[in-house]
Amino acid sequence: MFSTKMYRLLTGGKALLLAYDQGLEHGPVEFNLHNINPNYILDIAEKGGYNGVILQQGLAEKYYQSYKKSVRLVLKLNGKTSIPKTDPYSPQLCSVKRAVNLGADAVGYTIYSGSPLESKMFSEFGKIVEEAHDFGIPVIAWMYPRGPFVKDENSTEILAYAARVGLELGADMIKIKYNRDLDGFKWAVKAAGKCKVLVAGGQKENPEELFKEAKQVMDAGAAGMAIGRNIWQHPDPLRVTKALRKIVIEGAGIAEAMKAYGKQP
Ligand code: FBP
Repeated sequence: MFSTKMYRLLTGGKALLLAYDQGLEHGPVEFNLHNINPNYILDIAEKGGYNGVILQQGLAEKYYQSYKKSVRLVLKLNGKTSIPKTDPYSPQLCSVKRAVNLGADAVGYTIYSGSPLESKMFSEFGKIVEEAHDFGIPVIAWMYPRGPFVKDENSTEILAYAARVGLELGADMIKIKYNRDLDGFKWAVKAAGKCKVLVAGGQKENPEELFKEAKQVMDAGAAGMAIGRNIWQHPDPLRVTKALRKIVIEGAGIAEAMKAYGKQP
């Protein structure tokens, strides 16, 4: 389903989304005195020209409303903390209707494929796809294989399987991690079929490493990135954004990105 709202999230078929659901998923341990404030992130999303910002409902209600005209919202419908060490399951916390009322242009949902509780998430997700498509908005699935039966969450085979599950379950876009196996990633993109593939950030050593990986995944068929910590934990988030946009949206190479970042490769 490629609705008008799906196109609104894309620039020339590509998307750079700013993820800020880590406050729930990881806790304030990820934050400093600047980025603990959601307005700081929304300013980055606005000034950096992101295709959208990813928020949970609480932040969407209390902070996003004054940015409604300038930043698009991807409302994350499920979530959990990192505290309980139970079988991976992330329950739905917000309805599609409420997401639409809060101004969402798309909704997001994490599926831990391979978890003993995957059937619960599959079933919640199926209903979400149905409702979201009735509202004409796209669904982004965070496809994160996880749990006691998943021996290696980063294996190429398991990542491609997760990508395919996203397509089978009706996602319009999936977000997967990149395990640095380029051919494997190309295979995962193929497995995702008509589902657009976004890549998660993860913690990188430095921006150069981020740009190199971004270039690899974009050349391998990704539609973009949905990234958080590499941007808003950086002392100059707009500088990293400018360089990353060159690669993700404009299709530039590393040298041009490094120039935009202000460093020779
Ligand atoms: P980062 O770019 O900061 O890695 O965020 C990507 C993301 O998918 C977030 O949307 C989410 O909060 C987090 O990673 C979950 O990561 P994990 O489940 O691996 O801890």
